[in-house]
Amino acid sequence: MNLKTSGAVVALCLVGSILSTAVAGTIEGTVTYKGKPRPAKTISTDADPVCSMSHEAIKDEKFVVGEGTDGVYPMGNIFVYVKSGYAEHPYPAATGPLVIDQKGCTYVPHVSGARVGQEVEFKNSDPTMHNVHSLGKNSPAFNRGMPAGAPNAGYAFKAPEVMVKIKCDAHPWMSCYVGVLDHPFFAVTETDGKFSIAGLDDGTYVVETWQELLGTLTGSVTVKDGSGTLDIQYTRDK
Ligand SMILES: [Cu+2]
Repeated sequence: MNLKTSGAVVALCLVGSILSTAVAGTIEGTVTYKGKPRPAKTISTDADPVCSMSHEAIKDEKFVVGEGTDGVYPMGNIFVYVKSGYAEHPYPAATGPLVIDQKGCTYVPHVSGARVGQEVEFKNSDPTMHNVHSLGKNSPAFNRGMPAGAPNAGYAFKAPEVMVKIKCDAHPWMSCYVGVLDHPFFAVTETDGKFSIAGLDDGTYVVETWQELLGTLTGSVTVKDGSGTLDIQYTRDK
């Protein structure tokens, strides 16, 4: 290769890397529910006097919607993730732990996402005994008693799994869910139903949403020139 050709190759490589940076894009969308929403149920915490005395009544978070219009409501607590279409290679590790608190005799947050190998830090902010019992099938069992004032307990999932249920054996109403993935392309909706998943190259992706009672829905979205939009709607009939 002469010098002139090698210069051209270098220039092409530079253009290529600039282009691939420029097209790393984002999938945005909203998850909604069409129909009459299930009312949030008040949970009886009478089984543990500390729970029933130490906080206001708690509502279950199995079905969470925001303010709706024309019978369509944005949904919270939806785990949204890219199921296929992304490049199969190791992605940079997560920065920092996922923290799940046991607070007011409920898990905060109720739905979250974690990377394989990411530290998951369980806290107990309550003046009572909890235990963290992970029911995941793909990672080693985890079942740790956490009395009041216990130091945080650390854990790391070893393999992808959507979703892992975690429960407290002392308080049967306490459960939460973690979506475990070996890539960073996931989000959890708030009550506005919106999600944004960044860092994707142009291409076509299958996105799946998970809802605790209604299950999963999938959609296909194409990211072009750095952006793609996908709205997902649950209905009672799902
Ligand atoms: Cu508990």
